[in-house]
Amino acid sequence: MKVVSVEQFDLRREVDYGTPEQNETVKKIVHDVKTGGDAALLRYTKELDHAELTAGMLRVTQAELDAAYEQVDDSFVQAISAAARNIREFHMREKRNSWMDLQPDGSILGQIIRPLKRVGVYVPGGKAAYPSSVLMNVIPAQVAGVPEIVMVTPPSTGGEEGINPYILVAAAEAGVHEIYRVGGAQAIAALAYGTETIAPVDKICGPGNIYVALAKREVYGAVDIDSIAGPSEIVVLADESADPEFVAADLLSQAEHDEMASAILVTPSRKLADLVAAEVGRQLELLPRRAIAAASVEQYGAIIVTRSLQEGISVVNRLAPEHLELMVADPMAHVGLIENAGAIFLGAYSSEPVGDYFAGPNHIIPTNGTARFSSPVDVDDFIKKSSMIYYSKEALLANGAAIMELARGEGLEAHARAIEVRLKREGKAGENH
Ligand code: HSO
Ligand code: ZN
Repeated sequence: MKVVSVEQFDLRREVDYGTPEQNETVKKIVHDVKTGGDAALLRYTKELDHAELTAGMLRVTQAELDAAYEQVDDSFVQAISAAARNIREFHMREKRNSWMDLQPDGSILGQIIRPLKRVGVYVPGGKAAYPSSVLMNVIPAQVAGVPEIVMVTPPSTGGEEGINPYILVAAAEAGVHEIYRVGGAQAIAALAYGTETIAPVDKICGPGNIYVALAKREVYGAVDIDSIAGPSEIVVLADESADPEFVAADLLSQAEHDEMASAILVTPSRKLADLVAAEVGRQLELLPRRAIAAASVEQYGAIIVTRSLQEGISVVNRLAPEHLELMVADPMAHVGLIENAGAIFLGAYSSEPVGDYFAGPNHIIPTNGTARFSSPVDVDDFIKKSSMIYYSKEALLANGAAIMELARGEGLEAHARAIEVRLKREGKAGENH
């Protein structure tokens, strides 16, 4: 792992907007499914996912869900249901209530909070099919009160039409209502516009490959989408009190996600830097996914040696990492100085996987420096608000003149008269005119 100074380092990575060909392909798929419905969806499923389905086979049945429970260990079911409970409890704390405020003049103002009606969660196949991410997308929607939560996932994993049983169990534990075996841009189009079999949703979330990401961008506006996630990132800010074996293990835990994942140690201790560099080398060799983790460490990993812990904190704030581990002697004393980080893990025992799987906070967190201005997925992502305005007669009489003034200032006479007609009725119009 390379050891660099602050001046030698810059994390910002290019966002992948796809090649022109990929963009064209996605536009065509989305258009075809929008206009062709199930027939187009099934045609693309055959062509791209090599699964020959009929419309009647799209929806995953209760019998398949029951079979999935048979295929996974009881200990997995217990672990995921414990995780689901923690995640649900954490997200319950985020819930907002509608509110109303009665003013002295009798007017009432407020916000009405409602859940979205129907949400679609995309779950990729292949190496990034994470049951934990199913929980992290579905549970906040469920806590928000979304009555229809739909999951789509490509049919190609674990047999011709089969779906990874761990994903199915996670979906059932999280409380998904409908599951369809479709993937790729065609699944996104089906969710956005609906087909004969799949009713359209209000919002689509969940990670996917470049085609899925481009399709989400393509349908945005017709539906809402989540932000497009970049590769995972971890920054460990550690002083000489940190255990190098722990630090190295945590860095590698995120490096193994993806060749493009980034694992960075920031430390004022040259001694710790050298110990962690050696330890990463040693532990890396022992990992099943060492090829991925090694590529990540090689390209996007670094140990940044700072002149002080203070400087380390300012580096962290500049990186605005998705995950930050504060492995310093007194983490509580420093947490207030962290301005930009999606999730902050404090102390030697709060290893990132605690949050990835179990503690309760969401693991879908802004990447690529966007923690500067955005937040982890939460219940707010699945609600909408309506403003509520009730003006009493007294309130309108007291404020009508000001409203008309503003309307006439904009040259909008009909606006002014909508107020004036009411003031006149009360014999109060024209005082200012
Ligand atoms: N660290 C990933 C989440 C995850 N980890 C899923 C394991 N499974 C998000 O950045
Ligand atoms: Zn992870």
